[in-house]
Amino acid sequence: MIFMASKPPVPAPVAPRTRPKEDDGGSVVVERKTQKTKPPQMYQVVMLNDDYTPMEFVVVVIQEFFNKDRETATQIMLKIHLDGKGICGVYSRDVAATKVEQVQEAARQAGHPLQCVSEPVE
Ligand code: TYC
Repeated sequence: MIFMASKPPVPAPVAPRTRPKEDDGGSVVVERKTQKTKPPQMYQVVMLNDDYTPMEFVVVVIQEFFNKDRETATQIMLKIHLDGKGICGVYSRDVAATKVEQVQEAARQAGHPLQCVSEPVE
């Protein structure tokens, strides 16, 4: 005897036919996706003026930790001296934080009150 299922078998779903979008000329149009990744937030290391740290020390610190030549370092130091603060460099967050620590440790070891901070670039 032949047994039949009470319901006929359900046909396997058929994938809808998809075609690349075509214009009238038959060429393929690639759809643009809006870019989802933003460039990372960058951080500027800002050095602050004080009345006690020797200018020469600041110049050497800027040369050493911010990879500036002596003339550029001197200009940055003078800007800080005159304006109260100045940007020594712009980096990713972790690199900027490391620069701040390096400067503060060098200043601490030398007994100078030199301060610098990292802040997000606008
Ligand atoms: N103002 C300091 C002086 O006259 C020099 C100085 C410059 C200190 C820059 C800190 O970030 C600084 N000796």
